[in-house]
Amino acid sequence: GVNNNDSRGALIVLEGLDRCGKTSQSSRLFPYLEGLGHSVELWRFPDRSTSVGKMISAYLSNQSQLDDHTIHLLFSANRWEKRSMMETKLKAGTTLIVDRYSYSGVAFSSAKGIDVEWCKAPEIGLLAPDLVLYLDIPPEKAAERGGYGSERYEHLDFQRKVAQYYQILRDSSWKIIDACQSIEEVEKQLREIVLDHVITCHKGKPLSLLWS
Ligand code: NYM
Repeated sequence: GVNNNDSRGALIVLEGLDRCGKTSQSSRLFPYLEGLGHSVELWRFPDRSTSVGKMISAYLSNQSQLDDHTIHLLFSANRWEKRSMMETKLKAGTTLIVDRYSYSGVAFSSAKGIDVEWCKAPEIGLLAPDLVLYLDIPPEKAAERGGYGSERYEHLDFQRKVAQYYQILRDSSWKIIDACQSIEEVEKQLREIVLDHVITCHKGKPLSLLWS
């Protein structure tokens, strides 16, 4: 690999509305970075493999009903249960490409009418991403792509609200990528930005915590 002994991996998060192309793009970034000799893993939230993740999955597929605050805290708990593994991997030099993170947590729950600050509170102390890539697509365009499944939240009206809360959450450090471009064009832009950040983290940029 290209790592020095003391260099850490980068925490790279992809965010965006349902059907924005996050999942395809994360799976394309993975072999790219690996091919350059980096240690890299592909993660996603919710992580449906844990027991908390199974509760989340049942909720999303309408097999269970939960109070809005309760499901919010479960999504957060699902990140907390992976936190120490995340830190271990990053410190060992592995870059993590993460499909959705705390911003999804806050945007989707706030879109239901829960106070933004309340939504952010349980995320405090999780590792802050080194890079947030926002795949920007108008909700109407995402809906046209089809493939909205039957899961909760996969409706145009709701996605419009989620988009508004992503707007509130974004800051100047986010990289906004026009997700209406071709898959190849989006991929090309992501590669450049990501590689740049992986190298910065190898050079010893310290890890920080949410919300910072
Ligand atoms: N979602 C995802 C939340 O509501 N809160 C969260 O914290 C996270 C990580 O779950 N519509 C929502 C967004 C998605 C849904 O995600 C499932 P995916 O990427 O479709 O598996």
